[in-house]
Amino acid sequence: MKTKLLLLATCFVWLTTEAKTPKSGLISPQTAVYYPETFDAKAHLPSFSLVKELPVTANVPESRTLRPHFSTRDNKSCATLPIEPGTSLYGTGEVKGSLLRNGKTIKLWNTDNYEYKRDEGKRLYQSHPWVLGVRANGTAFGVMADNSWKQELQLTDSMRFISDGPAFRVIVIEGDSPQSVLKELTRLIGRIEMPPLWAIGYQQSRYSYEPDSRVREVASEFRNRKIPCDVIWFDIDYMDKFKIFTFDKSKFPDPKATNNYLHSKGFKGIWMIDPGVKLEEGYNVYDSGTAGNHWVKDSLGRDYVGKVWPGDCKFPDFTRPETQLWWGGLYKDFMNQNIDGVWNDMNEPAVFDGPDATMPESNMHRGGGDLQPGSHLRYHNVYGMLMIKSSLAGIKKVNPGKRPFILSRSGFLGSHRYGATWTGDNVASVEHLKMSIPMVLNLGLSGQSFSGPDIGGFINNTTPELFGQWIALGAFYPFSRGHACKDTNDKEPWAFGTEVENAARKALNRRYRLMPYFYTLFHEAATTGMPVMRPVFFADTRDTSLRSEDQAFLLGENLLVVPRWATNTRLPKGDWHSISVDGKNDLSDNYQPDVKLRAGAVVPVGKLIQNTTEYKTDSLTLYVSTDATGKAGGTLYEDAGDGYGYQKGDYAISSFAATSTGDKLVVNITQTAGKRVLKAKTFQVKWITADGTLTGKWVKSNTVTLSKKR
Ligand code: MIG
Repeated sequence: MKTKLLLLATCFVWLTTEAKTPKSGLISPQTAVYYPETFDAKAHLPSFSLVKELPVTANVPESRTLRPHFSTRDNKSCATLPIEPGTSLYGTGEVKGSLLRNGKTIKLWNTDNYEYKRDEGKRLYQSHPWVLGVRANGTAFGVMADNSWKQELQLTDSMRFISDGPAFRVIVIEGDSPQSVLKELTRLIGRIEMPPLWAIGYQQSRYSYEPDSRVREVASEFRNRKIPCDVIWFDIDYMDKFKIFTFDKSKFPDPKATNNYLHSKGFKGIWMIDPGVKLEEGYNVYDSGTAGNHWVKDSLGRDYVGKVWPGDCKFPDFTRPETQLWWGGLYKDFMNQNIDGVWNDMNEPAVFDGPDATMPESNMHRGGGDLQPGSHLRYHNVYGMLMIKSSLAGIKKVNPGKRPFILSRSGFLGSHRYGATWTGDNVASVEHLKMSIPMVLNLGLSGQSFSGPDIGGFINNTTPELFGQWIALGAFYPFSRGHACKDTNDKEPWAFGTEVENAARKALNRRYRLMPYFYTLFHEAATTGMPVMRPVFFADTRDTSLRSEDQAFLLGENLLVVPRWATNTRLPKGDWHSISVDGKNDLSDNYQPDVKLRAGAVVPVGKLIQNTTEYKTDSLTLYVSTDATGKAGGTLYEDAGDGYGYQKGDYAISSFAATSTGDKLVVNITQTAGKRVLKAKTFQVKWITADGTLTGKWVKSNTVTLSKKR
């Protein structure tokens, strides 16, 4: 204890006394931090990415050769690290293009990037100064520039962070596998919060479902057509003249009643809130924001005014603790309309008439608490992150017993702690359909496990063929939501004719049947940082032939998803048998991806439901594929699906252990963790082998035996 205190004290001195800034040190056995000579803590700390400042506990051993070289060039601060030959690079957050990042340049400057066209898509809505490297031998490392300032990341001849801000520190993680690096990264930057179960269901959005009667119609269609769905989304047109926290009384006369209607049909409602506040005296949000002096200032200290949807707007300065509180407080009346979740859009922030589609870099944020005052150049990339952090705190105050759900367009390394994300304004094209996979994968490799693109593509009309392919794939994204831009064709699952509607139903049936597995994966993401959707090379980190596979992907460790359109895929060695989770043949149409079960795995599959209010784990089918030694294992996480009881032990983890001897398969089911009292369950076992599938009877027991009949 004494040593700990001493170390903390030493660290404090190091950080605050410039002269004594350490050049490097270990903050854990895996992780080293490197400081440039001229490091100014006030210009960078507290870190936005790290959950907390960690004391240096030892010197960096000589054996660690991957170290940054700091330099200054043309007034910019650089950190350069070598790329050893044969190293595969990943991460870098929300980026366009392939999974493998070698050779890429990424601009870390959050940008409203319609069609991903601006700057050739080198920058999108989020910034993650983070690279995950996997060496030829399967060992791995991670490099983080702990820097929110505008910067560029080059992964060309070497790894180079080039920042417009002052010299920044660099954190380097070493690990014996990419998984171990990711675990350490998420130990440092935090993990996603366990979402409410309903947020893992399919969600339907459009810009915009209006008026109220159209919302009800869409919701009813899902139920009438027996297509599973959990959430209907409300885009900006529900607002009165785009004024946030207001409702257009002619289109949505009683938002509470609208939400209640959705609830009565097993849906949740998610409503949009943007950061820009309409400059209009008499409008309560504007008036209280002005009274509290909450607005971002221009370089001369005047309230900055920029145009967004409502016309002239002012923007909350989320670096101020007072502003965070005020903003959070705005959610009280809003959430009390029985709103379930919140969509924070335009928070790069996007400004229609601002330079480079945002506010001037010289705008001023006043900070407060631990945060120093600083320019927009410093705080731009964390504007959205601070916004959703403030939203989250406010929402939690209104509904302390419920798990919140926020979807944010903008983000920064670490913002996954506050909400989920989607990949912004994509296009209804095959290119964007395919690209969505590496995008979600690299977000997962950057700490954000809960993401997905607009299924069907946001911009332009979607053809039936494209929609069929996209919804069939989209059933496997961590965040699974269909969305469509104004003036595009209807993109609900039934809008493309019977064949595609059937494919959409099949796809979503598969997702809902796999809900026990999905929910378990979210628990894993929340506790270990392992993404829900993972790159194929995770199955065998030494097999370098898998390193650029980004058509197929893994769901957790046990399922491999191969899209129907995928060609020349590189799949992991070993037995991976195709499974059908919804009826006899999941592949009866031309859309559904092939889902393969790892030899050695047990995956729990539930009954078909239309939404998660019907979710039960009382009867499960266990899909079992034994490995060469005749063994297979798996787990199931269960809790109340909402609320925080799980943090006090009201959860259960069950483990499935299967052993085959000759023609016999025995599966033992035991509760291995949690205080939740489980009712006896009924199990059915499907034993997937090279010769086909063997299905056992439903039994109510913790041991299930199945014999091959001869
Ligand atoms: O300037 O709210 O990316 O999903 O439908 C467009 C309308 C503003 C951008 C989001 C999109 C949303 C749209 N928004």
